[in-house]
Amino acid sequence: MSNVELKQIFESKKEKIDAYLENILNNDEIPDVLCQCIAYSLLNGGKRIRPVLSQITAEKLGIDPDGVLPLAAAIEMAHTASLIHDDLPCMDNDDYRRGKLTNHKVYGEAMAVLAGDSLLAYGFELCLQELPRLGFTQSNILNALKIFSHAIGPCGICGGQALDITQEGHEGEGEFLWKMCELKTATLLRASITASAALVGAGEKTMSCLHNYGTHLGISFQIIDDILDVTGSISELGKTPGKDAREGKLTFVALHGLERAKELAMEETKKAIDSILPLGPDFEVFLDIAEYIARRSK
Ligand code: GRG
Repeated sequence: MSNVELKQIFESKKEKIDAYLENILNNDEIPDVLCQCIAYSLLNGGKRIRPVLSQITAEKLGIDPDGVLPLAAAIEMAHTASLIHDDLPCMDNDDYRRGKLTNHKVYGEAMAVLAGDSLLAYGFELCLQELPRLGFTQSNILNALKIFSHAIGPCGICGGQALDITQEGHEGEGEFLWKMCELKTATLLRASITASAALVGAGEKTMSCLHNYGTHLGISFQIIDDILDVTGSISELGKTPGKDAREGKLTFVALHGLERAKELAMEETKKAIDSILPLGPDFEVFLDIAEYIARRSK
């Protein structure tokens, strides 16, 4: 598949999720002040890679991708929650994200905390309300939510962030960095694929291949993110203009240097590709996705 074709697939699936996310905030029960604060970050131009992956996974497993939209949305909502909390003064203390003031800079810290909390809970509410109506079996729903909740808790994003904020003294430790990256980034990226596969009832072999693929894809995604932080335009990446947000931080570039980091990203991409090959030509799009993510420019 050409890059242009893949871009079109991503764009059309991104449009679906954008519309879906906008719609779920159309809820009179949510106090206006909180709704505006949530919308500020949720409807603010993220790439939507995770929900797009969820939709593509369902499609490749023979299911209408619209059916997994509540799960895909919940995953994007959790991702957004993690970004809002990540930017808080008690975490990374960032003033800008995606080229705009961070949530707490506009709405204050207390409201930003509530927006993140709301996004986590509302995602589960959405899944529990919508997925049974869409005909998924209870056991598939439970399996999907088990994977999703695992990815955002202490064994996933929160665990990764705990390592991140206690990284001092671990500067030269590759193992620490890999663990941090796997928990902070790879678990949710992987879950966007495997939770969707579990929801549509994929078999054991498929689940295992997708799990390995998602892990390597997630690590390659983070390495590229580290590389882009150094080589790309910082302001274009939505960080504080003129300031490298990760200065002094343990990253793949800081630990290995730019060239080795690029090699590692390519190695992880190759491992992702090797993991998916046993699933045959039906899953070919995942090979292109791995290349696409590795070659992205932001
Ligand atoms: C509230 C679930 C939750 C967690 C709190 C703060 C925290 C614990 C975790 C932060 C984790 C974090 C910021 C990981 C970084 C992951 C990453 C590579 C983000 C960038 O993803 P993109 O490029 O971003 O998909 P866009 O802007 O396109 O959405």
